[in-house]
Amino acid sequence: MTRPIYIIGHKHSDMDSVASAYAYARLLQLQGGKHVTPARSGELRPEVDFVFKRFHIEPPQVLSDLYLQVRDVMESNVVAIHTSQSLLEATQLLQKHSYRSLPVIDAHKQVQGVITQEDVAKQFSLQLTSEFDSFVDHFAPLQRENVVRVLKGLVLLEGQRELGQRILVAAMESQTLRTALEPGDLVVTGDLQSAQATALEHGATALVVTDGAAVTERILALAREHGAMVISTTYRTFTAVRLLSMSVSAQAMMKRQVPICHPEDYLDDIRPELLQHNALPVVDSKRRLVGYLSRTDLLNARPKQVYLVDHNERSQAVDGIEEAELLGIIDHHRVADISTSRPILFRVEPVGSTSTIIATFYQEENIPLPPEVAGILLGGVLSDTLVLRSPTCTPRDKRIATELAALAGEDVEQFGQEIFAVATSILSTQPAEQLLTADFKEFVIEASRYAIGTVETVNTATLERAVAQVLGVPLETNGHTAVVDGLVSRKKQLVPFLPRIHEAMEALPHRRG
Ligand SMILES: [Mn+2]
Repeated sequence: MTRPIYIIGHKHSDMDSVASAYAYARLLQLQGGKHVTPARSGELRPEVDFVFKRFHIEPPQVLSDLYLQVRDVMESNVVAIHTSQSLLEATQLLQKHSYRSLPVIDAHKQVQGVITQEDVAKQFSLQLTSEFDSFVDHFAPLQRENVVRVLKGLVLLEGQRELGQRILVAAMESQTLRTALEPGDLVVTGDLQSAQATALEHGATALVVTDGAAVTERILALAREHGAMVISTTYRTFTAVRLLSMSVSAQAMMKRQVPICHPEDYLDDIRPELLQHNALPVVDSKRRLVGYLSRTDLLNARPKQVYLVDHNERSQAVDGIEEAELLGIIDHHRVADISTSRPILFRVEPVGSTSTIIATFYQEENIPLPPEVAGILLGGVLSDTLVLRSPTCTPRDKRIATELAALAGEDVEQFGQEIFAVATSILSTQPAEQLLTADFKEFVIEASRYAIGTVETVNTATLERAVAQVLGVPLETNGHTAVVDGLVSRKKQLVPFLPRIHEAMEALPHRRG
């Protein structure tokens, strides 16, 4: 099974993160990469939605974490058997694929049960120790379709009556046969006409003639008169009887109370159940079969593969990053704490946006940027550089933005203003906490954790109100707010002060309660 590769930005992905993830995924796909999926973390921000809609592209789906899920390791090309198919077919499938079990599905693909090798073996040992071993007593009504199929039979005459449960071999004198017969019996004979006639006259519902023997007109007429079915098979009697006992439907044989799991279940959560059972059918919300998960799949499970874009710190990455296989990092932030056991693609440049670096990749690889990808990347550059005005914006960002705008057919300034109009329009309607944590990054200074949330707004009053509400402190009256002109970069303008703030706080007498 090919493992999917995810490209994802930081938690609560912003425009640059989502744009970079999308455009890098497209680049890998254009280079022949299969199973490359761009993803985002957190809610779809209005400006991201706006930019993707403008270029008629579905925004990347949410990937809430990188822990292994059932869908990552399950077998999706599931071999299953239908409820009405025969036990013979189930056994053949089990053998052919060396499976220990098979899911049983109905006409709607819904899982009805599971057939295991143990079930089959158990059923046969029961049959052999049965007290009725002079005949072969059956355990479920015989099914016309399955009887014909397992015998590879030629139906010489359709019957008028339902098949019963018993199979009787007419290997005795007519008098004995008469006593042994019960109405509804399926009778297996060779070419002995007297036995065939006795069976039909005394209630046989179906006659199976073995060894390809000819059936006379007289017998067929008798069968028609009694509404009995006549099947001819080239199998010998011994084999025919064995096959008939395997004609019982999967439904009659399967285990009905089987645990199931879903593609989105975490592997760790279903591990105990899987170890108890050999395999679990994987079903969708309508209980339709979408995969099969076996213990072997669990042993072969390999971590999710991921590229991080627009961040490189553990605390900013989606949950489960420690379990994932990191393939690369493309970023424009300071290099922090992620270490790997193997070499990875590592591209960190001091430019205004990750989108700038991704656009550069296309140029380096000589792959023409599709106009819609250029538009998405332009959204990323303009969003991160405050329309090319932030102190983090470099001449390269400006040059790339101009090139992207030309490709996408956009005007840099106008498009930028539209993005920010959308981005700030919802500030007043958002709950305070959501507002402050939407773009929240953690920093660790000597084991103390700090987080800085950023909000782009043209209205500081909204923000002051939100901060006061979240912290429960009336900021205005205590003079706890500070207005710093031209503050646009968390990393460049605020984070360098954190150690000094930390020191100052450490020096304070500790007040508790
Ligand atoms: Mn960025």
